[in-house]
Amino acid sequence: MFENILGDRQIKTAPDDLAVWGKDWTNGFEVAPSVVVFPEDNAQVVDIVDYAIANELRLVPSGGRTGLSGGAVAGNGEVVVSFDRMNRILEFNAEDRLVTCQAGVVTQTLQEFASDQGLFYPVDFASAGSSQIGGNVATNAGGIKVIRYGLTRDWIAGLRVVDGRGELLNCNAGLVKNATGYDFRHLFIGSEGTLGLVCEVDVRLAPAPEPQLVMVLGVPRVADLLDVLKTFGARLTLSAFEFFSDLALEKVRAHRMLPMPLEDSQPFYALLEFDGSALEAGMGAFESCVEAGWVTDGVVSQSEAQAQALWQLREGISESIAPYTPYKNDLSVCIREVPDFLADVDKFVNESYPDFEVCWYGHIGDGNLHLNILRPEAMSVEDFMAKGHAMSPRIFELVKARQGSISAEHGVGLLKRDFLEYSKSAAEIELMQGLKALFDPHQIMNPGKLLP
Ligand code: 2HG
Ligand code: ZN
Repeated sequence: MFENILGDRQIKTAPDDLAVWGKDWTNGFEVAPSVVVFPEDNAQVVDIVDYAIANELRLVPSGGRTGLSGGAVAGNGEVVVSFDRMNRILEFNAEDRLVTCQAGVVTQTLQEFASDQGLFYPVDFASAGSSQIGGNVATNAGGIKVIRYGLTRDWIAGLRVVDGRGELLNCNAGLVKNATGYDFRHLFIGSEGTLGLVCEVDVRLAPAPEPQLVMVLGVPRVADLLDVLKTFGARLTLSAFEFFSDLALEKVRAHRMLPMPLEDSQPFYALLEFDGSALEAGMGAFESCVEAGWVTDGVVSQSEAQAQALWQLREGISESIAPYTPYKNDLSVCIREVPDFLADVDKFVNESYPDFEVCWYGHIGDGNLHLNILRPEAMSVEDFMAKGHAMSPRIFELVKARQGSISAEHGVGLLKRDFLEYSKSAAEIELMQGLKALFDPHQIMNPGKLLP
């Protein structure tokens, strides 16, 4: 067994441990791994993969376990490979602005390391305090700053990955320019652990931004959110443009005991972040939006503490609605399509399920909407999940009609696997299966995830 390649502290089989490391934040799937192993370096990852090939074991990679699509759920006797013990920052190079992390480095640790160097790691989201860089790579994590800084993919300059044959691949190693054909780095980013195990990541850091201001605006109509986005975007560089509905605000305020940001409630709110030096431009944009009738009221942060308090209104929503075991969706369409798409989905849910409450929020500035439908208190979790499952094809038809994505940033995992065809053609899925067979000929890498 693994005792021959790992020390005692690197193997867990107690039922409580299997229950913790065998799942992520997704609910509703069976959790039944056989063992959890904790490699400490790349060579041990290779040994684990070799051992799995020889003994026909299947591997489920596990990072910070904050996933919402079941990508890190082990439900079928698999071996969970946790990167918790590969959590060191290995190297920093100021000339290249490059930091090399083991896959288990927590996102926030990387952000703090960057800031200690006078630099910036711009990928950020509510679970940054627990999520790990390897998991971020596996799902190409997005979050709240995508509108200005892009996704995880945009900051990954190199990867060391062990593929399903047990080969340690060194993909790109930090080069800015490299025109030697297929860039495997980008294939592993977003592959949800189905092609190999990410062991080390070279991350490019950005120059530190100036202090940021946060503005929260009351917006009565969804369609006007895009006018607000355009008006601000024409006058300054936005670092974030998020939105949430009044129901979302109500839930997060109750959960975190936060004050009302504006005097009156509105159907929707926009949260904007931009450079402090753009305050005047921001105020001008705000006035134009009020004059046009798109915005009723607004508040702008007067201190770093207030900026953080305003961000809580958005970042705390997911946690605040968790007790309702919501039916969750993470959808995207082109930015111009957002208002009509949102109206389509609202209409469908209101007509077909008049008792359900729809809680909208998300990264509207990049076209990513989080659709959470709350379970009515009287309904059992099982009944509600069955209703959600029946609802999915109808919602995904609406996504497909606009050439959108059924998973904007959380990944496909187990949750969306059977619906992949709504965002990928048969020809594309066939190519994906071909790649899977090439990189993972023994079918041991996160089996059952992503691909139908
Ligand atoms: C967010 O943007 C996260 O808050 C979670 O991606 C979204 O809970 C969700 O649906
Ligand atoms: Zn999100």
